Amino acid sequence: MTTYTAKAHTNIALLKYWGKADSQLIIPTTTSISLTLDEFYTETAVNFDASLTSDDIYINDDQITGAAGQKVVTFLNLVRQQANITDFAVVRSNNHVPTAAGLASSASAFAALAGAASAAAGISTDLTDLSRLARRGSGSASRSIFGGFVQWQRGNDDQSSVAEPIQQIIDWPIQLITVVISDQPKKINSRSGMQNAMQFSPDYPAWVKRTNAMVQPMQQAIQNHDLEMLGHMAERNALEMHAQNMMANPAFNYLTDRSWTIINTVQKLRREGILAFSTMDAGPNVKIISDPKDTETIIHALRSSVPDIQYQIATPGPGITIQQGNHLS
Ligand code: 2P0
Repeated sequence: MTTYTAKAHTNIALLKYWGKADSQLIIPTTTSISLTLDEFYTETAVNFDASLTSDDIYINDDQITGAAGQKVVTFLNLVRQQANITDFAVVRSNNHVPTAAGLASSASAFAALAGAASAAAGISTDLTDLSRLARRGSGSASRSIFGGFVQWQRGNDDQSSVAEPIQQIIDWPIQLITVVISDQPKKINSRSGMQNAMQFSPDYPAWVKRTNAMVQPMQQAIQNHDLEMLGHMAERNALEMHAQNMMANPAFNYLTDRSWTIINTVQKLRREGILAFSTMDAGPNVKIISDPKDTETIIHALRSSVPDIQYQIATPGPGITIQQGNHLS
């Protein structure tokens, strides 16, 4: 069969997904809102081949086996089932999400895999169908199908739990400064972290309510190009997500002393009139939502707090693209 290559960018949640109402289908407890990033992406080429005796999976030229390989095989089984085919596949994936950027690659990885595998298997590449499929690989991947600001509607079944664009062309100044605290793999992966928080934090049901209540105001902030309103809500929602982890029993925590130094510096900058806001995911790295015009002031303040700071700047990025042939760069 024919090879297809897909390119998908990673995304950062401004309103978080942190818990599953259905862990089999990956239906979330909250509707989440994200920004797709231009600088970090995954390219994946897939070819189903009747002569293969198993799936062959390569990430950055290394053959992948074990649990990570199994996650991809399980995903390919879903595609085979939908396409009504039995051929195994060769999957080659190049990640342009440097570990050192402190960003997760599962969102862009499963979005690209969904795109390339669907095209190669001859099933629908309609973007809503791809979002629904990508979700089954990793929840946040459902959002990486689209560019710009994206909303993953939590829905209540496989059909209704899909992402949709809120604003694809971002013609107003917003960026993310990703501050690297650690490039080590996280100690508690997102899947078990969110499960623990959901099961053991007594505040969890209230967090879900507060997050879902922020969806409409966050959409409004995006429509109004209101960085201040968007940033305040994003920082609040991220801190409250981390509070769930600290309220779990036993409590756990992704944030380190350095994370808090950065968060405090960002809050101090705000008191000085700079629009900068922090968001943190399932790890210690801090992403600072800001206006590009303030980059120098923000970096200067961060360097005063943490002299050897490392950072990368990310701007809004596009949705998935799919091409026939092998176009891995
Ligand atoms: C998010 N995160 O909304 C949240 C915020 C991390 C913190 O989505 O279990 O890799 O594969 O669906 O998508 C990371 O979790 O989890 C994540 P699974 P995923 O971006």
